[in-house]
Amino acid sequence: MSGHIRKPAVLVTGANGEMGHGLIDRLAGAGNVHIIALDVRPIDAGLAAKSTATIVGDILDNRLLERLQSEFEIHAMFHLAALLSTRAEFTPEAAHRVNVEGTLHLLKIAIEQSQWHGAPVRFFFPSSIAVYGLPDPATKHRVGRVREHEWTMPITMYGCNKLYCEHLGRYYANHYRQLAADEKRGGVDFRAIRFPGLISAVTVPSGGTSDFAPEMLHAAAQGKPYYSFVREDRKIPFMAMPDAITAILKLHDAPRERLTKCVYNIGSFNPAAGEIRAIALREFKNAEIGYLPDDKRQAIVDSWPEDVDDSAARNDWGFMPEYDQSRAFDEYLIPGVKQRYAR
Ligand code: AKB
Repeated sequence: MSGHIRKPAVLVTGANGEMGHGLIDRLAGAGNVHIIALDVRPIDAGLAAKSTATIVGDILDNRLLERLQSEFEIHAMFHLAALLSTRAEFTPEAAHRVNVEGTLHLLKIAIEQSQWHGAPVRFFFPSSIAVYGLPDPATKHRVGRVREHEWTMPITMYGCNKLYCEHLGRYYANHYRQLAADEKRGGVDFRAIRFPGLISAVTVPSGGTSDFAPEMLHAAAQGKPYYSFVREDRKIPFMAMPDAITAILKLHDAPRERLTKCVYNIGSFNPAAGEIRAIALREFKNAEIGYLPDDKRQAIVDSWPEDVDDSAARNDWGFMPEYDQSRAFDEYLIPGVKQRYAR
């Protein structure tokens, strides 16, 4: 642990992940934000340079959490640390510990921090389309866009974890210690977004089921053959990473009285795997992209919705993606991966 501040600070867990990179870049760019970057892996030098303090440790480590409590004054948390859907299926109990118990630990720190400084701690939680569970591809196609209260029957440990943590956050925000006699101070202002698959031009994902899309694009840009484990006609919602980061900050900054929910869908475009392949082949002439469907991972993709209804996010806090499908590829992803792998 390096750095020590009692000034109002923002904690970012999972700082070294894809979303963490984008968020810390944006927070640092806004200026006058004291960022505490926490990750179980070493923090990239570029992120450390933008952070007031860096912590390499496990959110399940009580000693680390006690030091967080004693050494920092935290007014906002972006709790991004998680084991994603595919990796969680190989170690479901470990995923539960990290994804659920880790989140519980952070919510408790948030409550204790708020009782110290008297203001609510704004807690951002990244949920996922993995909380949905459509029974079969025909139903998935018939249903089309799902709303937040529909089809929440996840079939992965990760999806179960994310759905339960949404309820945990709602409990901490609205019902924590509801029978206690003492007057409650501060509290947790819990806000969550159910992200679609995210595609970044500057980082490569790990451990997700939606990773087939960014993996395909990054492989094509490097001239490496890629075989999609998802069938060409199968669709799930996706979003360019910059829109995801903008949405996080927009929801975080929204006045509480504008919000009718704690948890919101957001969407942008929903290509079939074959559409992403066609774009990659168009842009990278030597690309070799085929299909080696993995029935078990395909079943996870088939349980996720074809699209989401994000009208509540648009109405409550002005969500509006900048990148539709063509702009995402033409103006962000293709130029970005070409630059990343330019020889
Ligand atoms: C995953 O594939 O597990 C994540 C997600 C869709 O939440 N990218």
